[in-house]
Amino acid sequence: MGKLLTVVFIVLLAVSNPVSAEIEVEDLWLRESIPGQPNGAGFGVLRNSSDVDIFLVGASIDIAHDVEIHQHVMESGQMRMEQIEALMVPANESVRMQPGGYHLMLMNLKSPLIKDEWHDVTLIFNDGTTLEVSVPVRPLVR
Ligand SMILES: [Cu+2]
Repeated sequence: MGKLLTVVFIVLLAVSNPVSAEIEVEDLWLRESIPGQPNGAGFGVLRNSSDVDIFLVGASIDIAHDVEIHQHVMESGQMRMEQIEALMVPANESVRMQPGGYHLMLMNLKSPLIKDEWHDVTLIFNDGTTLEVSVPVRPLVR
């Protein structure tokens, strides 16, 4: 009778969720277009339920040629918009996009954003995963 030696290798794979599965979107909305306005804007809250920081790196929408991520900065007493490469949603925290702050800038609208219409917005995160959200158009002043 030989002695059987069994060696078991257990390989633990570090499996992490796709970033888009860790983000919750709340109250996302698009600003109703004012006649003659070439660009649109989107606002809302992104909540990160994971233990790592997540970055929104882009977005797309059918009605605009491009979507940029913008912030407002104060410069010599004037508020000005500035494009940023990514918006950080810190681990277990949320970030609010709002008028006068961070927002999605819908560049070169193909047609105006009309109140009560809905559009699909695709959010793109730092690991390349995406999240599609249906978003209503609302007037700026409610
Ligand atoms: Cu802007």
